[in-house]
Amino acid sequence: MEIEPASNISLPAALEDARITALPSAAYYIPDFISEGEEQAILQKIASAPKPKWKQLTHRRLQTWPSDLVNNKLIDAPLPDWLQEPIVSQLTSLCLSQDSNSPGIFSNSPHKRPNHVLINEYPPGIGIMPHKDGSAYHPIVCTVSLGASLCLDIYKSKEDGALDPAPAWRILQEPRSLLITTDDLYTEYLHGIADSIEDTNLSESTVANWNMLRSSHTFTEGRNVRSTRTSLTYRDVLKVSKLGNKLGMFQKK
Ligand SMILES: O=C(O)CCC(=O)C(=O)O
Repeated sequence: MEIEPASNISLPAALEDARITALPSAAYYIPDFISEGEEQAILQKIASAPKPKWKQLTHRRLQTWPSDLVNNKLIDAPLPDWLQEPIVSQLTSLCLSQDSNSPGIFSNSPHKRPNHVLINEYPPGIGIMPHKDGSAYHPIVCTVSLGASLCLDIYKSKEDGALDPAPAWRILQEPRSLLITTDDLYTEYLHGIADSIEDTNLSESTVANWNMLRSSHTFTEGRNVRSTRTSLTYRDVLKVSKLGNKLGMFQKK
């Protein structure tokens, strides 16, 4: 049996050290959140999920774990182990500051941890329209990127409520990185991914987290040629229905 090498990931002692200071409150970027072995293991689990787990949209496909929301409610069920470990344990261990009383990022969320994961797969040329994530969730999104890099664009709404068509900021997400967005970035701004086959004009002055990247030197001539990137977005759904448990009890009888 092959022995998985121990993960040698070291997380920042305080999330404040990972803050993307060029952005409004608040976003945090950790380039090496999981190891290459962990990334490969998760990609294999995604690939081996039963076919009906995939929802095919026009250009993109996605999986929802443990299940889709119904009327903004989640039926109570645990996340599978491969989405829990190591990611959820690491997310709940992150503290905002080094102060011994410092809260964790999910300290104020109703379930104190994420209970829902969307898996989105982006082949080259495919993105996601600018949007807000809405009120079904506690306002924190933790995104782990797998397989390849791409830019997440952040948009402001104009005063009349229309979308400002040019992104105000760009965040480059590398494979195995964690991006956390919360506060105004969750509630006031929109985010989206361009339908591009490459991200261009990448530099210290155009990418908000440029100085925090693991490998900024690999984006030669400011280009990131896209290949398939998969994202895991972890959230805490506010309303959870126990219906699933009750059904389970009946089935056992
Ligand atoms: O894949 C991403 O990084 C963004 C996903 C997203 O915008 C969403 O799930 O609402």
